[in-house]
Amino acid sequence: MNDDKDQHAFSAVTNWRSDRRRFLQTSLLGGLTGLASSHGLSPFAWATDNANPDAARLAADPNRPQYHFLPAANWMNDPNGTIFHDGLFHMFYQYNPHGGFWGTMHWGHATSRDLLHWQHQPVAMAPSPGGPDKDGVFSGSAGIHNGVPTLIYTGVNPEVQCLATSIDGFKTWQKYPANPIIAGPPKDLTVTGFRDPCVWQEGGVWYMVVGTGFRKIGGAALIYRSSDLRKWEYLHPFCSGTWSGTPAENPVDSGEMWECPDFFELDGKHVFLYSTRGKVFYNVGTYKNHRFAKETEGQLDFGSYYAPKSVLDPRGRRILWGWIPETRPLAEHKAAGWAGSMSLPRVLRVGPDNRLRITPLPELEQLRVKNAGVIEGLCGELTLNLIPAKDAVIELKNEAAPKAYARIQYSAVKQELSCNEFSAPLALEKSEPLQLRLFVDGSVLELFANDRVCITARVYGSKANPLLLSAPQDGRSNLWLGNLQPVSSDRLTS
Ligand code: DQQ
Repeated sequence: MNDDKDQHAFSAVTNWRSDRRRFLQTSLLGGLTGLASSHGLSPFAWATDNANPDAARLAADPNRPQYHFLPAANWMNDPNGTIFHDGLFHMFYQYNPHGGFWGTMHWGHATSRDLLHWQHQPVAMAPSPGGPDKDGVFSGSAGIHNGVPTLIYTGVNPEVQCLATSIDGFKTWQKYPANPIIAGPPKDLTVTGFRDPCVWQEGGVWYMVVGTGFRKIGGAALIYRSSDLRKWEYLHPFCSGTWSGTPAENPVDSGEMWECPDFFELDGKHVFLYSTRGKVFYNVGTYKNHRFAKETEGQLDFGSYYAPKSVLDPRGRRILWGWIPETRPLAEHKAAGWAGSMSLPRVLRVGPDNRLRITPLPELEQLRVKNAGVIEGLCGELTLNLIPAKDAVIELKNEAAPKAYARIQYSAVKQELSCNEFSAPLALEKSEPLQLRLFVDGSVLELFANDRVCITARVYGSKANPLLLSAPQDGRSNLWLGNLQPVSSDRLTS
């Protein structure tokens, strides 16, 4: 892929990473906690206060999505602990209750019955002053052990693995008094990081993979085993990769550290996901003797998308959400009072070529209002199949604006698909049409092409004027262009 274009996806994710470094260096958490106490609030109560004094302003912000999930205000990043239990989907996510910028990581929480509409729940976890997660409750996953909902996450600083349980049906969470459950990486390994546990159960035994890596070698995951989610035995490296070869201060920037591993069985194969260098990669392969051997690899999204997490739904579908980072400067999203959105739920399958197939959740069609030939208010969908001649340009454009809101281009010669500033390789089979589904939601654009390429982009400051289609007439089929029903009456998603 073109390095320049690659850089866009990369910088979206690196912006917040430097915030994180600055934050930890200046011990801002200590300062904020002090501020809370001086206002007569316990740090915990203050940190979990969900009041939203900016609700009116946020509700009127046309950049805010209307059918993607996002918190009612403030910063969010990675999806965490996605789980289906007792008829409800639970979505946890990295959340900063103090504004539209990364810091003081909490776990936000929301629930859904249908994967379209979400109910905000009280913040699930905040950093505990003096505890192993005093500098942040970082990413992780969820499991049900002996009927008890359990969250497994990374506490910082240093990076250790921790546990919390709920005895009131996911409402409140009690941190395990003997945290951390894993106090650090194996003693004989010098690693670049140790975070983002992903747990699963096999024949009554729990397994956990943790993201890690080695300098000048590459990112990796380590596997552990437990009978009770509390006492863990380290087994061995689970899988590993190669770094970019270009040294970087932060090992995530060079591929020497893998973040947010996710691992599951799918269509008779096994799939491993990890995030590094501002991108999300997938491997399809074989799982044997608690080691994973990759057979194919690919990129899950070629735009602004990171740190995804999946769930198995009651119909046996593997559903994935990723974090859609901002691509605008920190000062702008800080001033806006919110940052980040969750992607739409994506259904994963393994194709006959042993590569991932990625499609939007079919239920999204329930939100379709009318095939009106226009999208009003930046809240809609375009579906279009085309037999592209050599080059095809498809635009969604407001007549009054000089620049298209979305410009999709397919080059048959380069076998490349682009959407605004991002591009992805896409080789079409002979006589295979280009099959596009584009979701428009405020500043969020999500493009799915031929079940195998996704590009997520951000477009800020567009006026909510009608968006019209400009596309080649020849070989068109399956056209649907119109509005989708917002899932929230006020852009606050509840
Ligand atoms: N985000 C979390 C980390 C994870 C990173 C911190 C990935 O646990 O490695 O907010 O976006």
